[in-house]
Amino acid sequence: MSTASGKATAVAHSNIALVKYWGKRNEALILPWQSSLSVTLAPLEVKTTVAFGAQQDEVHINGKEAKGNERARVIALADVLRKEMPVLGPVCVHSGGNFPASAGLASSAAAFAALALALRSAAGLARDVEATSLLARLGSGSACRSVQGGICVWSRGEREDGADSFARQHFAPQHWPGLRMVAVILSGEEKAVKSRDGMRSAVETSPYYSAWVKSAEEDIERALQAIGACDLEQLGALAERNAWRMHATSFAAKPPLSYMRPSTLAMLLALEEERQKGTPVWFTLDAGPNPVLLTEEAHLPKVLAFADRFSPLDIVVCHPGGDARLLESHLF
Ligand code: 2P0
Repeated sequence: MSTASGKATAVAHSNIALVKYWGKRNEALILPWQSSLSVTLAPLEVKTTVAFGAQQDEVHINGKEAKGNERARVIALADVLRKEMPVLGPVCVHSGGNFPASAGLASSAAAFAALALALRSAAGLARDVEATSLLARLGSGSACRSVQGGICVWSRGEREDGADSFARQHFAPQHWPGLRMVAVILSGEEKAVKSRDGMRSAVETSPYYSAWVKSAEEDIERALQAIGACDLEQLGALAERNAWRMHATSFAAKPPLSYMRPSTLAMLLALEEERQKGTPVWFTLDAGPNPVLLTEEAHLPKVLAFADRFSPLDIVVCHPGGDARLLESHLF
């Protein structure tokens, strides 16, 4: 809760895009070339406490003092508010997630959504989903889709200042409670090319990039229809095609970039056969080697047996999560 002392704590879930964000038209404001659609991932979450009026700026992530770029990105988000309200003064931020140590699951979406909500509340600003999503976007693009739960669409917007580029919930988590997103951790290696750099290279050098933007924008409406009907087959097929196309932009970049490892490809290619055996399961793949399988609760035993064949380091079963929210108890 917002208090007179300028302290607040927020928690937010991560999300996985089914229609991906891949490429910025404005790097500084994190404005995408196309809209994207995602589902929040419970139980994965990040909790963040923010206190203004500290001795000096301080950032701690998962119990360690953050340095370099990690620290700079947190401070930059606080600066967005401090520019308008210099009276807020130095800020102390503590943040921690419940993500499995095997890594491979992006936590930045949850982290910047929780940070944006906690910063606004600690600054005494009223609860405002749209303003929180706009602020979260400035931390990390995908974070604007973690402010609300369920299925959210980040509309690319048209304005140069980005004021219309934020995410909105289209379906609450209760709309499709049986939907499952199964993260299969095949590799714990840190990726060689960060998403931010990978998408820049696709924008600047891939001849497929404009085709990607067009087809991704068209996918949003189709995905919303499939979700409206809780049609897993339609949604799964669309999510797979969208992920292949996103990765294809990077395969065709200069230099070429593949986030897939041999084990990734082995699993993706085996999915068709698994479906022919009657298991309703599809994949999506972010900028990394670890697929996320889409299915429904009733099919989990078969899907988990399928995933096990690829000797994963870890498997994390997720369901649609709720909104980012404020908590009464603080991390410090
Ligand atoms: C997404 N990804 O839609 C896509 C799909 C990765 C693949 O958003 O540069 O950490 O901070 O805006 O949000 C990962 O990129 O990038 C991402 P920035 P972000 O979820």
